[in-house]
Amino acid sequence: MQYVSAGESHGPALTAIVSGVPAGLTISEKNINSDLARRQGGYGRGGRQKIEKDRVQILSGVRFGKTLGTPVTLMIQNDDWVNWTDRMAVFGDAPQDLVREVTPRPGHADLLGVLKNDMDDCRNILERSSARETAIRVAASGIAREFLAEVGVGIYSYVNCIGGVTLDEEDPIRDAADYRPLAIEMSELRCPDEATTEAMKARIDEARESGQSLGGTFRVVVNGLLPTLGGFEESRERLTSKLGGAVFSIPAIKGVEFGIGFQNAKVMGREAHDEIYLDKKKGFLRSTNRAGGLEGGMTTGMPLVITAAMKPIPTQIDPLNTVNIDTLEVAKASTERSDVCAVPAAAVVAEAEVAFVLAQAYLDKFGGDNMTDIKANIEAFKKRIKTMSR
Ligand code: EPS
Repeated sequence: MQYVSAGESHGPALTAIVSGVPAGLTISEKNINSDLARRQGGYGRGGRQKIEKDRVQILSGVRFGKTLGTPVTLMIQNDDWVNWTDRMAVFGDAPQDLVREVTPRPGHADLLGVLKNDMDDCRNILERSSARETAIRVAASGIAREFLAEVGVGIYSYVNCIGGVTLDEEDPIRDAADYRPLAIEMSELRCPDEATTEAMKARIDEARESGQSLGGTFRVVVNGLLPTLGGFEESRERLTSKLGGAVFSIPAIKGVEFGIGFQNAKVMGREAHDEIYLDKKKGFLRSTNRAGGLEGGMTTGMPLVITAAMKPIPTQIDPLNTVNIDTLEVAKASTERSDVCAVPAAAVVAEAEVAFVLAQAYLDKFGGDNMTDIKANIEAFKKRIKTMSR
């Protein structure tokens, strides 16, 4: 299963075509729209989210709520498009009064994009490098989430730090897998603790007042995974690298950690690994989950726990210095309506990225044209794993 997406931030729409989807998978528009709404939320979002009400339209590949095994086309309309029809016109000349954007923002793709593509207007770059594009990732990955739900896998995420205000967790990797998703969604910052949420909001207010933006960290948690997804035989089959690559593909992500991650570098072996034991009913388990659900590039069957760090958004009301690409003189970077903090949104996008990689891993291992065959393959595997201890 894979997808290609297209669409500019202020163009008519974002689209994606997902191919390799098994037949007979139930798809709920409501579930996808609920994920799209979660991505739009969060204290610290900017004016654009008041304009957009993201809703998916499915244009192919689904009949009476079930996939046909044919490519699934998804579309999200950009409601802001009506305000950009002249500046983003597909054909015709640029408007006489068009102001080219010539002051690239430090931290954004603006400068390297214009150099790469031989352009003289940063808008030609930022329209696609804008995080608006992540909306269609969430929609396309909605297909993967439906698949995972049907094979017993659940995904959620939560924010554990905004601009240095950190959620107090006694044993982060153990605690991560125990949160109730509802408690997370109740928080305006998708953080499962009320007092921490309030402190984070105050930090965002501080950043807004000083004309700056703010980053943070979040965790993605996956429960219900079968062991041995991924592989050790070929370097590219390692799920650690696929998942890491997927999370790093999200704009502004600067660090990704599995389980205790960087802490591993500070402790001795006994404090780094997880002892194996055999549970008569559940099979091989680990007494701890420091590895965060992956060993040797494969799932262990324990909860997958990934932590990611997001940098502050490059667009700032009080901008940094840059160079004007027309005059080549020192200038202030362009400022425009933007988000102060989008960490809770990035966490939802990361859920989507992780879901897609995991659905691919299931299909690689248990692949079949349709859900009946896939489920039969899964059952046969579960039986073999259980009987292994005989
Ligand atoms: C973004 C700038 C803002 C964000 C946008 C990402 O958009 P605008 O320039 O239209 O105000 O709101 O994110 C979204 C639109 C979205 O849906 O997430 C940027 O420059 O990356």
